[in-house]
Amino acid sequence: MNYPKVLTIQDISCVGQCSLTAALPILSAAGAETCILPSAVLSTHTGGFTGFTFRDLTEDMPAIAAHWKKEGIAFDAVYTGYLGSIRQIGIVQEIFAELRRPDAKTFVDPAMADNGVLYSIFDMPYVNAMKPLFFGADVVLPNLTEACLLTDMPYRETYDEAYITEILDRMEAAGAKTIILTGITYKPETTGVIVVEDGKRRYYEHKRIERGCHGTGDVYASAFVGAYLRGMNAFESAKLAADFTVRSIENTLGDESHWYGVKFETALPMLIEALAKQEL
Ligand code: PXL
Repeated sequence: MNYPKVLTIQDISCVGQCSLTAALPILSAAGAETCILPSAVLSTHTGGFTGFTFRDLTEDMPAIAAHWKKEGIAFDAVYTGYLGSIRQIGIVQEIFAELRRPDAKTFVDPAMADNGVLYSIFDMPYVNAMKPLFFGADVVLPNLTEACLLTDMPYRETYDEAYITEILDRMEAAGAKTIILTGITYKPETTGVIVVEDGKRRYYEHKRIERGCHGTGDVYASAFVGAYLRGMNAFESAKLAADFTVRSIENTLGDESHWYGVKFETALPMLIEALAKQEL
C-alpha cells in the first residue's frame, strides 16, 4: 500500500481556509500521513483582514526538527508554502537535507505574491532568499506573479505564449525541474496551468471564474501534492487539482460573506472519488 508520510511547512492562519488549515485536510483526504511544521500562527490570513496577530515560530523550528531527527523520523515528501521570514527559508533547506527518506520529493509553493503584488509582509530580499529553495526543489508550484519575481521578468496582465516561454526557459535555466505554473490566461473566458514534466510542456485549459478568491493557491498546491504522492503524474495531478479548485470556487459563489476563502471542504468528496480510481 502506498501510504506516504508528508511534512508540510507553512503558517497556521487560524481563520481563513489557507495554508495549514487547507493542506492538512486535503492531504489527509488524499490518503497521506500528514505531519506539520507551523512557520507562524496568525489570527487570520493577511489578505483583506486588518489587525491580525502574527506569532513567528522561527525559533521553535530547529528544535522541533532536532527532536524528529533524534527520534529517527523522516519523510517521503516535504511540501512548503507560506514561510514567515528569510531565516525560515534556511531552516527549511536544512530540514530538506536532514529529514528526507532516500527517494523523498520536495515541493515548493513560493506562496508570496499574487496579481502582480507581494503579500504584505514580504519584500525583494525575501524573494531573493527564496530562489535557492525554489530552484533546488523537485516540483515547484508558482503562480505567474511569483514566477516573474523569481526570474526577474516584468509582470504583465496580458501576454502571449512567447512571454510565458521566456519565463519557463528562465526557470529551467535556473534549475527548476518539474514546474506547475498556475493562472495562465490567454483568453478572457478560460485560464489554465502549464506543466513542465520530463522536458515536455503541456497546457491544461479550464473554466475561469471571474471572482478572485483567497487561498485558492494553497488549495490547488495541496490537492496537487496529494494526487502526485498517490502516484499520478504531474500533468494528471495538475488537472485534478485544477478541477478540484474550480469546484471549490463554484461552491463558494453567491455567498458574499465568504470573501476570505473557498469552501474546499464541500469538494473533498469529488477529490476522494477521483483519487479512489488510483492504485493505493
Ligand atoms: O494563501 C496564502 C497565504 C498563506 N498564509 C498567509 C497569507 C496568505 C495570503 O495572503 O496571508 C498568512
